[in-house]
Amino acid sequence: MAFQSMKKYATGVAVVATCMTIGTASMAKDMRGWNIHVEDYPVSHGMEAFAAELAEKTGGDLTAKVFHGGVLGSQPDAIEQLRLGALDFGVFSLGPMGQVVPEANVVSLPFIFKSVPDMYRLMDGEAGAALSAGLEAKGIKALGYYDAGARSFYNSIKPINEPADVGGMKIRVMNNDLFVGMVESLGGNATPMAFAEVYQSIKTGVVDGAENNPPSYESTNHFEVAGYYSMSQHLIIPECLCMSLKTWESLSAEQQEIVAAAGKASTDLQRQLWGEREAASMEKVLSGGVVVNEIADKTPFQDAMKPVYAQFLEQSPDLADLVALFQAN
Ligand code: BDP
Repeated sequence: MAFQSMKKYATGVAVVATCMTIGTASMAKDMRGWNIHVEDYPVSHGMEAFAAELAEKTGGDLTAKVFHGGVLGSQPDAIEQLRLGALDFGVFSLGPMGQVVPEANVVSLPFIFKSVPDMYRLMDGEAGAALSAGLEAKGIKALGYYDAGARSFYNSIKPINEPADVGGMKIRVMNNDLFVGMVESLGGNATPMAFAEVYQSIKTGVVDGAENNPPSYESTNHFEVAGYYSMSQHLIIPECLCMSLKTWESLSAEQQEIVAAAGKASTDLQRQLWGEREAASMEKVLSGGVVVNEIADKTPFQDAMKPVYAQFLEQSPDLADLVALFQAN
């Protein structure tokens, strides 16, 4: 009897000891971060600053390594990995995110934001909070919204001045049905394709062009193979510095506070670096011989997007209020 209770007691001690070990072990963490961009890029600098702040503020308990250049996989795959907790954090365009998080699609509607400052205001307010809730419901914790400027069309054939110029062109788009509809509404043929394949595809004529913001057009060298850049600015899609909800939930309350603050600081830094890089990228492509044309009146492009909105609202009637919230501001 005495032996029995001794054994019970001993087991109890062992269980307590194990819990304490696990508890302590979960405090220290080596995290892996996914990034599609090259090392010298505003997103990359923002992520490195995030990682550095985590290590510093936790005295090395939380370390984070950023894998640049998409070496950990394509963006749609990485989004799945993040949800599973196989990746701890990353910066994702809300474009491809829309395939998983319906609310994210609202910011992939062409011309939904009137300007980049409007995008900041909306993303930092009630509208952004609604997107963050949508992300969280799918296992993704938003820590901040980075700037990715405005996306414009580029191609190897001619300047685009009006929707009819897109007619018949083969245009690569990001992985989201909305972008297929967008190009088709302009009369073009859309090809969803991984970012890493675009350079070669334009070079070999698999597609005639693509669309992106100036830093991505420049850093990928797409401008070398698609020398006409037409400033349609049809999409302003913010990017999310996101953590896997699984990782987030494994942290102590104090660590979560540090992560949230580091996410905010990194977002502020990235937004500041973005403007500088945009100007530098435009200078670089212009001196590389790119023909850039402004599109003063974007109304014909906006009008051409009416079917895209109509179809979206028909397929996602529950998102009508969120679309209205973005449009009203
Ligand atoms: C860049 C985004 C990146 C996308 C890429 C693309 O920062 O997340 O993967 O566009 O077009 O601007 O695929």
